[in-house]
Amino acid sequence: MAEQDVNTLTEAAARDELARLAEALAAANTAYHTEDAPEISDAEYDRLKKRNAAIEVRFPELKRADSPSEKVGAAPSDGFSKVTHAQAMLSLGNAFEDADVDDFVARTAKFLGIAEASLSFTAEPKIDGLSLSLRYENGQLVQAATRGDGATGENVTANARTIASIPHQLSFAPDILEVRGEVYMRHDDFAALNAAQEARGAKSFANPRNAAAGSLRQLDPEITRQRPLAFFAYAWGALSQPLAETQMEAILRLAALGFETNPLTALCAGAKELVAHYDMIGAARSDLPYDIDGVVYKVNDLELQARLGFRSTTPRWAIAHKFAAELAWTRLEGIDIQVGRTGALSP
Ligand code: JCF
Repeated sequence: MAEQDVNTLTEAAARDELARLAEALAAANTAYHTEDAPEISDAEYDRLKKRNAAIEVRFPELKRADSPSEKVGAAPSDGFSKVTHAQAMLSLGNAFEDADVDDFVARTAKFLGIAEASLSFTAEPKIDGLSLSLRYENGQLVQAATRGDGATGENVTANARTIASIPHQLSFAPDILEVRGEVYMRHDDFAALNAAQEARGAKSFANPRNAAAGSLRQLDPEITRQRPLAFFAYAWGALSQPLAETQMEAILRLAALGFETNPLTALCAGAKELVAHYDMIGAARSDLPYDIDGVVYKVNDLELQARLGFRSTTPRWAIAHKFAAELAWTRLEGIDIQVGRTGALSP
């Protein structure tokens, strides 16, 4: 179909053309982002987008509320290739009560046949984001994968490369190194992102975890690049050489390699110290710049971790001590109303 030069369009023709372009670009977005089945070439997509922008420049008052120039992508989907994890990405068993922590320490010592007093543990905040596994070969980042079902995740390598706190290159690292951690979004970044999304009529996110997941799982890495994502390293998968002899030293090694690690990670001697650190983190929770949903405890000695091994889907050497959900009931005792000079009522 021959298209008319933008400079000769009448206002009525421009209005019709903007409607047609909005529909065509929305359909292209859905096909690309949601269905992973592009119906037009990238070049044709860009051409339509440019034409739309040119018409908007000539007739700014005709710009639509759903203007394609304000849209970034569509809902993320399973449009990623799959990655089989060299080592499964597991989840953690949960503790809810202090007594569950006593049980964890007691059963760990019993399984190993050693005294409870000889065990030490790390304790760190459990970040409420989404877990990511980064594979480095000869110091180069070669693959990034989400957890998926634990065995198979999504290949999000191009997106992970746009996250500032994920190094592309490591010096003095083992030849094979899989670094695992959490992608998350800070509260201030989340608020700014949502404000920007609302201002341009794009969808806002329910919470920082959602925003982090939606931002990482974009089919267009240039959208991910514009999102304020961060990454804390806390674990590892396949390795050609051990990182250290203890969990704490391994975390320090990851920090020395250039990863951000959580500053509230502490070494604790037993259940009492673990719960004390949990209480400290719980008290600091509302002041932290990111969401957490508990505290993770791990046996510090990596040789003991290896002896403890795994149950079906969770390690025996770690547990997540969860916080009660940050929601509570309140009783409204009353409402005072002030009557202003003009008779206006202010509750
Ligand atoms: O912060 C977390 N969400 C978190 C998750 C921290 C950890 O140290 C984890 C984890 C999931 C599995 N460690 C394992 C082994």
